[in-house]
Amino acid sequence: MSAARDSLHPVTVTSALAHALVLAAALAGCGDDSGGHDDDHDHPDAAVETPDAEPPPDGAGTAALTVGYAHLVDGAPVTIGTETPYTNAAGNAYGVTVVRYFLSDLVLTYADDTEHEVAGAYYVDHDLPETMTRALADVPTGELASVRFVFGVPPALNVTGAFTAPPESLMEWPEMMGGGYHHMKFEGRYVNEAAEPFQFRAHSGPLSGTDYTFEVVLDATGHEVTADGASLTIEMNLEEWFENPNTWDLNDFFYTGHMGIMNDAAAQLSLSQNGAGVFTLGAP
Ligand SMILES: [Cu+2]
Repeated sequence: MSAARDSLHPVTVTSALAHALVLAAALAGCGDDSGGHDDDHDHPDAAVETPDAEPPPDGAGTAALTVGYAHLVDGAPVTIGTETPYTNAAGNAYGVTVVRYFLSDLVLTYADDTEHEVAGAYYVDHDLPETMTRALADVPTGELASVRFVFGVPPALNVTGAFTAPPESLMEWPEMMGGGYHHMKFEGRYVNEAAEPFQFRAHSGPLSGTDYTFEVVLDATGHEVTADGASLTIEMNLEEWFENPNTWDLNDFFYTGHMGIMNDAAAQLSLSQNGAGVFTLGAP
């Protein structure tokens, strides 16, 4: 039953528009939160980027940070499709159709040990370009030491009804498995033992009281938020979901009678263990 529903991913123009509105609201919210600052850069109207490079106000000490998300296979941008051009560590030919996930509670740690936290869950969807770039305002300037975040939706945020609009609301996790939201939907096709293309749905989420989120810490040495702003790229190396430490032969996880892993605690644990090595930070 859940597998049938999971196959429905109605990404429509309407949902994209709704998401744009959510993004706009979030940006406006960032501006509202900065009440104590005396610069003029944070009005909601300024959320639409303008090409002119206006100098930052004297002594503001903050700048804009753009966080981009990239999805790679074997070091190159993933090609989405129903073909099976890649080979995983177990030797399965596979391809990728869907990459959707949440990253939560982003924390920048600076070389001087100060931290800047951006709380909350952020949704990334390869099909929705507007989710692939996140504009952050009022980020302190300085040399960075590390970037860390939680993969998925932490328990405090992972409650049914927390997201009321698509696309986030489409990540809902079945009530019979505890409700809330998926951490990730990573889907594609692989060539199985019968030499037939077979769908894999690597969906992760909380199950039976275990939430399967994990913290990721990335070395950010060499990155700096300057007065002119900065950009970071968080890279998801998709092949790593299937290896290190656990080599996934997809025949063991996705077959007739076991179409998904949402209700498979061993698979959820194994996937979360592999997740520790999935992310890298793009070069400065
Ligand atoms: Cu699912």
